Amino acid sequence: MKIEDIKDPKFLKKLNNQELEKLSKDIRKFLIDKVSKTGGHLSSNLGVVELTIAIHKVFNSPKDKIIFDVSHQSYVHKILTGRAAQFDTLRQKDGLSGFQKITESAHDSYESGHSSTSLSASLGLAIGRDMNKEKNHVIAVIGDGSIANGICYEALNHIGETKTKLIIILNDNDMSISKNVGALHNHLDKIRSTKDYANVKSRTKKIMSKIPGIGPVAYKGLKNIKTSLKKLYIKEGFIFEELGINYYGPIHGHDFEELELYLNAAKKINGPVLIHVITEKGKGYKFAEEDILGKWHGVGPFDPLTGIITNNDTDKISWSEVISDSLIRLMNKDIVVITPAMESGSKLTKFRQMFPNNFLDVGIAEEHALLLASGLSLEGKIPFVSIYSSFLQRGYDEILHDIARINNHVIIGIDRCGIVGEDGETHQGVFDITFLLPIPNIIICAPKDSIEATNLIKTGINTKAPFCIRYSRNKLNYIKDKPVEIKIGSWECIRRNVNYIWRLC
Ligand SMILES: Cc1ncc(C[n+]2csc(CCOP(=O)(O)OP(=O)(O)O)c2C)c(N)n1
Repeated sequence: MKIEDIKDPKFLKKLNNQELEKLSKDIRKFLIDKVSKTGGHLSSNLGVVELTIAIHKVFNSPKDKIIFDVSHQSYVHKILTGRAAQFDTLRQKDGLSGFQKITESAHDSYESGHSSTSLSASLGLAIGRDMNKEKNHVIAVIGDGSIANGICYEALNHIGETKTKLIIILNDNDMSISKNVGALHNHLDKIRSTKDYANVKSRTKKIMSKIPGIGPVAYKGLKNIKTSLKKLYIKEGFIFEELGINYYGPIHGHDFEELELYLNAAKKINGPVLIHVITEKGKGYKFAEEDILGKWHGVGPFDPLTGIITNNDTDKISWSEVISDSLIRLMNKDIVVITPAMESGSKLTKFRQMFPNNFLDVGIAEEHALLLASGLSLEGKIPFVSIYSSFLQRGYDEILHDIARINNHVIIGIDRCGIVGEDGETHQGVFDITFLLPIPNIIICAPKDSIEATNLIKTGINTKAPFCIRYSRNKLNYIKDKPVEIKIGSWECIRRNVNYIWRLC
């Protein structure tokens, strides 16, 4: 079957495991081919091929609602819901969005682009469903990076109490964009490496085959199934169970038999259930499989054979690189660089390698990153929070209430300001000036070139106030000069637009 001919996911119901495996191979080939031309989120999508196919085989979209967190990993979902023929336009103007998009398909029940929204949104869809006396399933697919964000704790706290029927699939690939961090990650790591995991498959099959409607043998009841499955998998005190959410896992995310068994079982549980699925990010493309720095997470056009990424601006470097190199040049013992899971995008790897004790990757936790900076500044440190403009929106109250109101010395490097291109409307960095301007004590500036970028970092280090430096995702020539401070409130007029001034008068 030609991938472009897929109209909707109904055909999956008739396929056996061998046919599903063949389809997975074809989809992976299709993804590598298309993304090599347009760029896009390659490795996350390669990792969820079997998982997405299994979800669409077991559930009935669009009646059942599937919400992908961030939704950068929804390409396979797009393919299975009849959008493969549009992949040549992926992430281009008026083309196929790189994320789930409500107006694009009835199968896109929600839309996002920012992380960690899926649990709260799906709970809303599930409670709304119950109020409407509907019977559909709501399924949230969330990664191990995204589930560590604060909003998810708020959602889990609520989900565990409401006992609403909701299926959460935790897609655990051990990676955020680059290697995942944090205590929850360490906890999942422990479960992942449990020695029972390797031989758990055959025992799973035996037990699952007894579930009514799934296996041939009648079983005593769901309560018994749950107890038996727990005996197989559960680690005592596991966080989700403690919160009142049924936990099953870890299961093999590239094995159709296991995926289908568990998804079918989840359907029958009358309450919230989390299935912990282990997948391999980048699966099927060796360059992406071997990647630990996140280069293949979101990638530009590349040669599929050699894995060489096309770069038209070889003599130029990104603003992020200029900023991080300036930090290295101006480094002193009190500077602490903080990133909310964007080490590679913000070009901070070299800084981390040189100054590991002055570098904090806090995971996808923008609000926490800013509050942490506020605390550090009160201890005389000079925190530099590197954050994309669009994701800074998450930290508004922390900037206003915790940093600026008390005039704390925190430097915020606002990356990806202005129009960001292919990531589209969820990622545009166009609101920061407007929302930062009313905040007291705050200084907002933007360099016009690399020399000014270094000078503004120096100024930020020496100015005891909340100090925001904006820069775009473009590239520039990196010219270095002796760093000097810039007077606050000064600017340079490069060009006067006479017509514009005339119109203003
Ligand atoms: C609020 C917010 N912060 C940061 C990002 C950038 N971002 C997109 S995907 C991603 C990693 C997600 O990791 P995970 O949930 O484990 O998914 P995976 O790609 O590994 O499948 C990050 C940090 C974002 N989209 N939204």
